[in-house]
Amino acid sequence: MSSDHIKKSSKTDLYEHHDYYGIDELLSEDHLLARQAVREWIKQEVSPIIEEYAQRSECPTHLFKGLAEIGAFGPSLPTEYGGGGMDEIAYGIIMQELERCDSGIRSMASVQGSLVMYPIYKYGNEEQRRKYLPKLGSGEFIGCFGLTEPDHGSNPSGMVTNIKDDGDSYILNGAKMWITNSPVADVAVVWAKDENGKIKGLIVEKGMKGFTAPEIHGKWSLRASVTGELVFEDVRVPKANLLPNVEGLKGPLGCLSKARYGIAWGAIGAALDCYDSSLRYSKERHQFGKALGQFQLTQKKLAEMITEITKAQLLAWRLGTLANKGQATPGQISMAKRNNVQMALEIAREARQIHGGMGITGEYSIMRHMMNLESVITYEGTHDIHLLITGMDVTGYNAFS
Ligand code: TGC
Ligand code: FAD
Repeated sequence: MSSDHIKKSSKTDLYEHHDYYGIDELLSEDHLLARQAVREWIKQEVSPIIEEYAQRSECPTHLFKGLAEIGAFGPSLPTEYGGGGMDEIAYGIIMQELERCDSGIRSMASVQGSLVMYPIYKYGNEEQRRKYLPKLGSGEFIGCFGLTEPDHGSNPSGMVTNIKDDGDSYILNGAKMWITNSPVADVAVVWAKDENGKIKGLIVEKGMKGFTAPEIHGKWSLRASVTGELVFEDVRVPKANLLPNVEGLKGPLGCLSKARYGIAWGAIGAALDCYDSSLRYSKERHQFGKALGQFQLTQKKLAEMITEITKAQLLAWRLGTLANKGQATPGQISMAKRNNVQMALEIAREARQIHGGMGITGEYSIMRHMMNLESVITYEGTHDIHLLITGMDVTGYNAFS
């Protein structure tokens, strides 16, 4: 294999469209246009640089503005509040195209749109919506979402971050852990307990005294996405920053339903990229005088990949049609997130095998996808937590505690 071939693979986005079951026929003109716009932007602006950013473990924060321009922040939120005014399937398709490039790029959009803009839109008052949403929608502000704590991950209801009433303000104390975008965020939607133990949402702004957001270093996964903590030491947060229209864990879980839905679509993108690269490699690479794709064992891998991708696409599409009618349940969303992320991770592992030694290098996107998916299978609820959510839904028994 020539070094020219290696270089071409790394810098040029060679992705070709795969639609084995003609699922595009189920999509509208608007969906296809949205996909095309994102795909072109990814090919031009992101694919050529993503590997270098991931290798350096640096977040390409300059892409926030571009993500805003292609409508990746809150695609299904109303346009008057900085969203895209599209439907849930368009939102899913956009996430799929972003994650086809890198899960960290999709994370930037998921957090901004579903975990920051959505709660301000859904649970905020009109003043809060007008103040924050246009700036978040245009990428002028970067947001983050603080639910997980050092000692409370899968069980967020145990959180200890708290607010105390102090006249016109609340005094916020506690810490959040594993927060995507926190070190670069201008605003954080933070979930904390009040003096009665009720979970409330607050908009905390960068620069508030006692608020810091140190970066978490040393990740082998999502290296092109920045992750950090949120630390609150007697932070005075004006009462005007409390999200007035929700109380209890259903607040953050409602946002998570939106974001998990996006991941169910997004993960298919990572799987498609691994499949696409494997298919091409299986035709280009020869051993024993034959192309790899001529061996039955390689065909088995490729045939199983496209089968699983197709099943995941149908699951996501059906979930999207339910979501458009407001009928997608948390149990259904958990099923799709869990299935599709596991599917993508297994495909990344098989793709790595097909690429042989080349599969471990940054010349191909495979290993980056595989490592990213190790986070995707954990965040927004772990693989096993989603199994238990679906299990509770079908049996009626709560197996969490
Ligand atoms: P439970 O008693 O079941 O529920 C509490 C209340 O919430 C309601 N509810 C929901 N509401 C809206 N949407 C959902 N999906 C909901 N699921 C439940 C529920 O009806 C109840 O309402 P009410 O009115 O009766 O109070 O709560 P539980 O404490 O037993 O916990 C349930 C459990 C384990 C499923 C939940 O806590 C959970 O999902 N744990 C996983 C934690 C998680 O997903 N964390 C994600 C953090 S954010 C993140 O990872 C971002 S990554 C971003 C990126 O980079 O992309
Ligand atoms: P734990 O809850 O400690 O779980 C450890 C293991 O125990 C898991 O396998 C889990 O499935 C299992 N387990 C736990 N409870 C049970 C049970 N009842 N039955 C069976 N098994 C169980 N959080 C945010 O709030 N905002 C963010 O922006 C954010 N971004 C993230 C970015 C990255 C890169 C990562 C890695 C995480 C991020 N998270 C974020 C946190 C993420 O949501 C949590 O890591 C996740 O919810 C799991 O929590 P934990 O890591 O504390 O694991």
